[in-house]
Amino acid sequence: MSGETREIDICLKNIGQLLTMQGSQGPRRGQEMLELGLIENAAVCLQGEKIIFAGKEEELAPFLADYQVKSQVDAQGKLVTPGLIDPHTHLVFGGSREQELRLKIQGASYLDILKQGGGILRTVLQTRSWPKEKLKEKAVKHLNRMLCLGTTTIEAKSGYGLDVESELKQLRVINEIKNEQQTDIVATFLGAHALPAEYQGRTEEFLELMSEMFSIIKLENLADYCDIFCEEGIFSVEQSRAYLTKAKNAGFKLKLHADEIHPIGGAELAAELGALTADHLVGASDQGIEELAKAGTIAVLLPGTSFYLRSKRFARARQMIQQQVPLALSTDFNPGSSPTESLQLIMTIAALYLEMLPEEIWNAVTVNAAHALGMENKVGRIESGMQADLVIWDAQSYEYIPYHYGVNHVDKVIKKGKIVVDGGRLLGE
Ligand code: IZC
Ligand code: ZN
Repeated sequence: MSGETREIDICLKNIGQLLTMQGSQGPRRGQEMLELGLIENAAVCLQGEKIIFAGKEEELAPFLADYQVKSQVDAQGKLVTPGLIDPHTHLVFGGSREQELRLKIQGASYLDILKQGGGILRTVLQTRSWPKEKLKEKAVKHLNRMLCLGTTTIEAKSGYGLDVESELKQLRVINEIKNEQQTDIVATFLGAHALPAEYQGRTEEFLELMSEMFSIIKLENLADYCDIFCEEGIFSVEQSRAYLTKAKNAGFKLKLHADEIHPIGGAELAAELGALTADHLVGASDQGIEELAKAGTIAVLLPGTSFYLRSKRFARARQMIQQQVPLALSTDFNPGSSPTESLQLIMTIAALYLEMLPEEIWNAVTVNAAHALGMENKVGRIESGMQADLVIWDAQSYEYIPYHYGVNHVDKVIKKGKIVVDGGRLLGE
């Protein structure tokens, strides 16, 4: 309606730095990852859920001549960017695993803990036993924390059910949240996340069971993507290839936990299968990196995991950038290897340990992250026609966000044209 009456719902003025992220059509690689579409002394106008103006404030007056402005927001010279996009999270799970921190300090590795029935398998027991409503309430709490931290779009995986009923329960929770909450959510089926205790020694049978779920998931439209934990001692490259090929034939787009801990050829497999993303890649080989570049597969790097697993190794981001692999960054939010909702923290870790420049980091949490979810035409850039997802930061420059770490720099979050976070706090709570 407002289109006919030519009204602007929000006119955001006095922006010190506006990162529009306009520039090369993504996914951006190499030098393109330095593009920010930076405008100083800028303004943005929103109509309904969309952006209708983004430019220099001095260009605003002629534009406004045709419109009536309903509300004005003064950005007070602050930094404004697109809402952050987190393309790899394990949002829905029961319980937590704080007791593992002690084991880790005492020297146990992530895979040791899993072998002893802890790790993912511990979360599986809790996720199976929790009713749907309880899982949902907890997941919404995490989602709202992400929103307060500036994250307006995420991916969410299943993978803590590991039986038909519990995987469906998790996927349904993800989809209910998607329908009820403001945050855009892309759902991924990760039934092949670990081998449950009752299938020990019967890996092929378990993968068969999970692949039998493909048709019901498609029928109920519960997930667009399919993922597998391709890792030494979990699912091999051969098993992952067979499973993901079936998933592809069933109509899923592919993601892959690849070379997170051991270099076993996950990157090569992702490229071979034409996966949209290959995630982690800490151990990716030279050959794997080259093949990702050729295939145009997006590398989703999750340096919070190396940090939290106390690994000496981080993904070789500089080499990937040099070899023209497009990079996105993500929290990998999960109760084991990365219990944080904060992409801001990941931005700092990416700077310090992946040696990514601030410009590259901003591309990796906006434009390229949108591509990693197939949402590049809707989110990740501030320009006319895009969804109005914006963050007003309590900072003057984009370099400040990865620099000053461990705290929340969000002032306001605008999601689908509405202010949902103010002063770093969720409105309506
Ligand atoms: O719960 O530990 N790496 N999956 C693969 C995880 C970490 C999640 C977890
Ligand atoms: Zn993960």
